[in-house]
Amino acid sequence: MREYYSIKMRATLEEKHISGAERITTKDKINSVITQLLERPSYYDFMNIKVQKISEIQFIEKSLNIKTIKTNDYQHANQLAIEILKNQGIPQEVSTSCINLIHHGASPDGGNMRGAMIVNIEGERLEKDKSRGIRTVNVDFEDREKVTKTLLEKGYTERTVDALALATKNLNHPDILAEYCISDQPDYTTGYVAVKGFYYRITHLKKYGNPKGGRIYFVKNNTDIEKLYEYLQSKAFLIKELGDLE
Ligand code: PML
Repeated sequence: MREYYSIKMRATLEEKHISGAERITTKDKINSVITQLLERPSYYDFMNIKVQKISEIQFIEKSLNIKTIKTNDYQHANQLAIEILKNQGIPQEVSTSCINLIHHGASPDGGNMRGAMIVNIEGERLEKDKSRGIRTVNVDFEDREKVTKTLLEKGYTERTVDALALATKNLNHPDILAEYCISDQPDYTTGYVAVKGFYYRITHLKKYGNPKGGRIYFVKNNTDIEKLYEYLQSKAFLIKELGDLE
């Protein structure tokens, strides 16, 4: 049996989070992965790298398939996102109000949440802490280098690599119906809506220059929240192959 290790890096500059990454790797690659992560942020005044042996790893055969929807206007893009979510049983009024929150800062202090909102189809917020939210961790591609090379060659970005892995783990959970995401980087306007089987990558899902962003996980009404937290935070997954790209 191969042994796997999770390597998590986070860095801050003037007490602000500026970079974070996670890799799952085998023992022989720990050194090189740490070196890569060390070089990731150009400037920082604090960096933490944590290496932890994974007691049990599970495999997902393929990532979600990527479908790209090109738009020029974020309002139209969000109408399309709401339509996709409606097809998954998420009522329009629920998705619309959550999406508005994400675009304006979903944390109670009006800033960005650190993790995702969890919302059921009644529109109830289920995350335990509305400013921390929930962070999906412990997921990677088995051959990250190959996946990254393929995606970059086809015009996707490093952010797509991370977001696709994360969304694939999320949608692998039976109670997660869909995920909506926009970046908190003001100039990164491409976002996505993930549903079972598909990652709809939507250009211009947010207004250029908006520093607000975040994720919404839409779940079934009877979701066991403790079990969902345990799955998203503690279960470790490696994704074997990329799904279809379009
Ligand atoms: C994409 O380019 O496929 C969308 C990625 C969204 C990333 C969100 C983030 O990095 O916070």
